[in-house]
Amino acid sequence: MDPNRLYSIRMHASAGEKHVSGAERIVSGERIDRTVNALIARAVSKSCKPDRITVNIDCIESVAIRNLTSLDLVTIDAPDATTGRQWAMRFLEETGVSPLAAREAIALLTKGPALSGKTMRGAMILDAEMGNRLEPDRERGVRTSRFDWSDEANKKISRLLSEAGLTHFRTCEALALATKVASAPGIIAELCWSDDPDYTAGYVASRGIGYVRFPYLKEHGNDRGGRAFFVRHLDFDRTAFIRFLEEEPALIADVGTCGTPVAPGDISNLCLNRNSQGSNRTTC
Ligand code: WAQ
Ligand code: MG
Repeated sequence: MDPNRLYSIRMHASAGEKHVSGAERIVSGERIDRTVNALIARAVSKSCKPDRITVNIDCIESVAIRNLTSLDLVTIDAPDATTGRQWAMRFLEETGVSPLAAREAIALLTKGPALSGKTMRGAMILDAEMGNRLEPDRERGVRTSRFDWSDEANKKISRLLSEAGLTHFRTCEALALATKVASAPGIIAELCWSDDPDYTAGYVASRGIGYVRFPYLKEHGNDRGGRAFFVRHLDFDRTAFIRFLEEEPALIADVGTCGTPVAPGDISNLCLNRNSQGSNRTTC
């Protein structure tokens, strides 16, 4: 492997039909061994033991890599899932998602958005106005893939997140994923919360509002979760959107800000600040 080139490494582990673990990195040639070992260690550390682990290693053409700056992160300290979801709705509306579409996304993530009524492996695509679903496969959804932090950016964001008390690997990974999604052609916003019953946090994200995280978007013990990508239906090119998310490599080489938590009572200040910095929406 060429030490001067970048490689996309993707790991997927399963037990029978069941998805057990998945993760991916973008690294230079000399770090492939180490990275593959770490990804396999992660797969076998799960309580559900995989019977199949696949690792794909693809060389990336350097001209094709997109460099991104991670979204600015802010935590809204809403004390429970009911309040968290109310504020998540308000922030979605701030980005241009209709109340109808926001409600529909929350209802779908609450019940399990796959056709079978379970959690999906990937995300739903929703029309930001009417809330109807646009992804081709409603069981699997669309997967965001081929993204990572550069070494430098990884060090910086790890420091910023740990200073803010956000040390869980999920936050760092979700921030990277949301950063790539926020650059997709036709995207308006994303809504996410985990399907892990022990992990209650979630977020609303867009290039304009950044990564707005909520400690609770569901109750502890609930195993339903997922992602909704809201898109502008008019002139939406689904093929280009999915190609961007699944195939085009993106490296996060610069790091946005990581703000101190905001109490729900202080949110109007937050929005006013944003509005004075260029947004012309004043809904929040
Ligand atoms: N692309 C699209 N959708 C995905 C992907 C992906 N690569 N990975 C997961 N999903 C969908 C899928 O439906 C999962 O069920 C759902 O998202 C949740 O995935 O502290 O950990 O890996 O700021 O459980 C958000 C808050 C945590 C983090 C998200 O997601 C924080 C999380 P999980
Ligand atoms: Mg999960």
